[in-house]
Amino acid sequence: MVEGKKTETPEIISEFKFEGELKGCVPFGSGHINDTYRLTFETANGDSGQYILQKMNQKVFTRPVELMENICGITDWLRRRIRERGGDVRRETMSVIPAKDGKPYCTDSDGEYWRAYYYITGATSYDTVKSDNDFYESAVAFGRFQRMLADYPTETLHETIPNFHNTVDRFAKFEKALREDSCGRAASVAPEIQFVRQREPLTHVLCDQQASGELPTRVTHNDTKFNNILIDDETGRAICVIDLDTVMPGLSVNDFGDSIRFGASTAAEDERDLDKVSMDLHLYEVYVKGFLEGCAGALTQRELEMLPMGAILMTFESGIRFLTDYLEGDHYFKIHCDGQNLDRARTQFRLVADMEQKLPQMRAIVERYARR
Ligand code: ADP
Ligand code: GN1
Ligand code: MG
Repeated sequence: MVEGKKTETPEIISEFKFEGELKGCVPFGSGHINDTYRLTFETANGDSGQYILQKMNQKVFTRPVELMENICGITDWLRRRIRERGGDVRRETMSVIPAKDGKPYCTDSDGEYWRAYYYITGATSYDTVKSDNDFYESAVAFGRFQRMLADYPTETLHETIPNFHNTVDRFAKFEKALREDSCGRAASVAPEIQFVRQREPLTHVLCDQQASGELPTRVTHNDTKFNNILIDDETGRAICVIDLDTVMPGLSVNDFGDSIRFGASTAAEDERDLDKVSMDLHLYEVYVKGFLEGCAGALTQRELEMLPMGAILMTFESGIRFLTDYLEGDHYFKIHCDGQNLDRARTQFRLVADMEQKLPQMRAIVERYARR
């Protein structure tokens, strides 16, 4: 989690039902998609209150009203579940702060959509895995998240990004970007292009099994990066799953896989020294243990078998997406320096190659924990 310098205060703040007087507004977090701020307010009796304010990325989420319908539905559902088991509803799920007109979002004079949440205090989202316990905790929380949403009325969910984890479609979009080569960058990434094309058959593996029903479609998070979990500063427990923009029908193995891609890597997502990049089998094992506990027996035999494939596929797909964005001029993922999306693509491909080597061990680990 990164806290930025004080910034120009968004005019939209006055449109939300915040309590007290605004004392601070800072850019917050390290997400690649939305613009996030942390706001501090002081009430008349001297208490301070904090909120998260986000400008939703409309290039990525083209239907923000539907998106907020999903988020309100999911957070209401989770709140009921948390209350039933005597949990803390203010800390264990996000709470949307309505705008003064009662809607769960506001639009500004530029037509941008904004939303606000209570800031969850005493907890942190980390960009790197610093301890086995934190990673284990995140695994339990993402597994449990899926379980809590297992009987959510799927038909009420909007697809916020169509084909989000359709790897076959991601490959087609990559080929299109390559054909168009709008920035003249294709010639400089020949080895990466070759890497992707050699593995085209891989893109079908999970999509085919989803289409045939061999892998069940569930309500999944779809963006299970380690920094989309808040870890309690005192207890070290993962208390809240955040970043619910992509909660949609999907595959459990992809939720597992995206966490491995990001959290079990020995290096940052944009590391330039590729010799530092590999998939840490110990962290992988830690995550398997936690995820299976969190899912509590809900995964089918085929899902268990396909967990390692989920890790490879989510990493491969992310690499394809970063490379596509690089070819198209970096319009999707935020970048902080030139070539960052290419750096990101390269780490993903290095991880894929490493996981291909480690596949037998990855399978053996799942088998061991699945038997317990
Ligand atoms: P993005 O889609 O851009 O990744 P996120 O929704 O993940 O945006 O938010 C960015 C960051 O803001 C998170 O990584 C986390 O640090 C922080 N954050 C978001 N919501 C909350 C919240 N309700 N309480 C505390 N921190 C939050
Ligand atoms: C984005 O929003 P954030 O930073 O948690 C992206 C994910 C990618 C990830 C790569 C909506 O996640 O799909 O895996 O970057 N989110 C969206 O780091 O595209
Ligand atoms: Mg995020």
